[in-house]
Amino acid sequence: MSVEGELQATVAAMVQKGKGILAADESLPTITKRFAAVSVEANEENRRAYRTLLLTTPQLGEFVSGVILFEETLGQKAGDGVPLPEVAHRQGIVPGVKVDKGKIPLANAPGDEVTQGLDGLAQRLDAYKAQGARFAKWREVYLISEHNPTPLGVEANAEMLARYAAVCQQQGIVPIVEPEVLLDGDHSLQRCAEVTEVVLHAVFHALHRHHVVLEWMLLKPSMVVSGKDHPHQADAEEVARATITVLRRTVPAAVPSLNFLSGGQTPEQATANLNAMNALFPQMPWELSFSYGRALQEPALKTWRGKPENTEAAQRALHFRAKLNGAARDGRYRPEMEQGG
Ligand code: 5MM
Repeated sequence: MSVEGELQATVAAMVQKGKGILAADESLPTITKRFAAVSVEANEENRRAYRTLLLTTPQLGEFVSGVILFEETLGQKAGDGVPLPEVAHRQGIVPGVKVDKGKIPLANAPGDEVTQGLDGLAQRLDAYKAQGARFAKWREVYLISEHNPTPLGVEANAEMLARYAAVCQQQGIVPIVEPEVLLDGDHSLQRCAEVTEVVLHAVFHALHRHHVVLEWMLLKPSMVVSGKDHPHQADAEEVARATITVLRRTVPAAVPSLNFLSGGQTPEQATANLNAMNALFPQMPWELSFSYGRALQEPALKTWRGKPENTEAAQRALHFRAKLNGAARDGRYRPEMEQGG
């Protein structure tokens, strides 16, 4: 198949009505933190067991069309010897991989960071593809403060995302472009909206400069929300209206799907916010979906707690959360549905 044909087929498999993406790509420090919260040691066997649990959840493919894996998971096998990317594939879930190598401070832009990992990326993508990955993900992070993100930070991060996306498409891998504006801080909803607009404007300008084909990428944006420590916490309708206003101003209609990150929202908030967007704005040019990590996994992880006898209950918790987010994909979620788990 041609590279163009591959990209088109992968996008078609990832973007489906009623479905979204499971982010299970926590790096070693992050999974160690998540496991510590439920008193599980983050050794390789526990990571394998937990990610096997996620991927073997019965009927997960009803509501999940793609899964973002950590590099290590691509090479791991389920208990029956089936490689984990193949386990996902058999569920009708496209396996992908996080390819960035984490953040470092950005020189001469105090408070801003930039993500590493471009060196040798084309060769790494070839190897991941041989292991079954069909898409990739790269995250840039923007902290909001009085002085951040700086204009330099906005430009440097946009440039990284665009260079990454261009290399992915060249290798026949669909890029998920993830600019995350953090919810940490005491800023208002309005300030988050202003920053997100500047960030996305720069990202799409850079994608254009690097000739990235918008039809063959997905955007993983953060929602426009109140800073975690702001006295007024915007409700789902306010979040939906502010987020869609910014996205309409910045994201071209050619992008097939916007799959939000949850970024520290509770599972219920993340579902309600996505639902409000789809309920209030059913006629958007792009699909409005999810690519949640914590907001999908948290109930399952808390149920599992490293105990094999909790596996089935944890899988039911994951399936239930995925189902609720599947309903939020077309504005059908109601808070009462939370009781059905
Ligand atoms: C923002 O994090 C992404 C989405 O997860 P949430 O819905 O929990 O916010 C997620 O894909 C993230 O990139 C991974 O968890 C990996 O993060 P690290 O920092 O370990 O690379």
